[in-house]
Amino acid sequence: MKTRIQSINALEVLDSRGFPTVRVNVALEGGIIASSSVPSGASTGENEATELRDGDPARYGGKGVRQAVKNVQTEIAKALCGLDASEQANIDGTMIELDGTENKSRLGANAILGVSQAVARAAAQAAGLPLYAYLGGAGAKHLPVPMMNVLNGGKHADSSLDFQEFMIMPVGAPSLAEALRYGAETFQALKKILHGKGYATSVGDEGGFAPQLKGGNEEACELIVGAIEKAGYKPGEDIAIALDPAASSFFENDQYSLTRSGQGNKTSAGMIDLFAAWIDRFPIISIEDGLAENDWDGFAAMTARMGNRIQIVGDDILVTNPKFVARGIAEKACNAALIKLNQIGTVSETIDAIHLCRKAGWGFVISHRSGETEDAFMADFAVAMGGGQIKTGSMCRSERIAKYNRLLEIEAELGKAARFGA
Ligand code: 2PG
Ligand code: MG
Repeated sequence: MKTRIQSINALEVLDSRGFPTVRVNVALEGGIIASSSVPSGASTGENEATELRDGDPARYGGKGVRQAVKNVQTEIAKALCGLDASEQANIDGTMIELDGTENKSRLGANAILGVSQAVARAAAQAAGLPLYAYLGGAGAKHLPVPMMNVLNGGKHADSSLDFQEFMIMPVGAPSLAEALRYGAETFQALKKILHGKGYATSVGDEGGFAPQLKGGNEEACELIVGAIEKAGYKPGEDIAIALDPAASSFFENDQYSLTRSGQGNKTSAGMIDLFAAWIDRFPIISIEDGLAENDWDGFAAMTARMGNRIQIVGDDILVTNPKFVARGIAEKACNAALIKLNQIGTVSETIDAIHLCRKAGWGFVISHRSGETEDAFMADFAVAMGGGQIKTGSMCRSERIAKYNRLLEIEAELGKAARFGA
């Protein structure tokens, strides 16, 4: 059988931060070979599936992934060789069972996801279909709206920003290609503004600028509005703002500590008040992880207060895990989920999480990690899932641009059938 798995191999490669990660190669009996690489986060949620690291201080400060690679080459390869690559649910289910733990800690979510993605890609090739059409079917023609992270802070940059991500969303663009143009022009305008004010224009992990802004988080929003205007667009109409404070990363001793920007300590209610003031002042349409991952009550209070005006996205609190997404829906903790394949560790379970979002009328945002590779799997995946939104960094750094360029290819390939926006 053409789609039967013949062999599986893996290799330790490097991600965009120079840390090791897993690349998997899958060969089918029909002669097709496909590969996929796994990303890695910095501001990780405590309930994410486990990324297996060697812990050997003599190699990469303990971050080597030789054991995960070995697990692919031995146990996983043995269990999957001979199975049909076009049966994704069976492939993923077999690995979940083989691992046997709740969080994939035995074999490693990095090992398992690498195989899951490479198998999907191989099966798509065998079917003679682009990956988005294989995973999404004939109806996969919606391109996602990008969230572009133009100012980096938190764990992604040594800037003066407590909040991790200040993003622009070209909501008024008529196509993906135009959305990228709007975004790129705004990014360049922002660079000029920063330069003019004597701020550094070096970039953080996701390609956004990482300046020491005197006015901290608030000045970041002001500068972005200025950049949108300077680029010739209308704030809120053509381009809106989205935030990911990644609040778990500055939540200490029951307080939100905005120390970098000098805004002091805040309670959960204080943070919600801050966001409420900001959405009146700035064209913010989406806030992800405005509160810490265990602040379920705070999330519900924030959604009750402003969920009818903006998108409230759960990332660390939901970790792309259908169990937590279901809880989030039941408790009205958010109205959208961030979706990261490596938070849960298989393509099939990620699709389950998105299915729950759709059923609940929630939005969803397919997301990269701060440590990425050149693999653009998530771009095809976003189109396969019906578009929604995609968060894949700023308008520079090739590991981010690879995803945008793949979306441009898909939009061109779909031609007149392509759809963009809500
Ligand atoms: C996030 C992500 C991606 P990380 O918090 O949403 O931007 O960051 O990959 O470091 O968890
Ligand atoms: Mg996040």
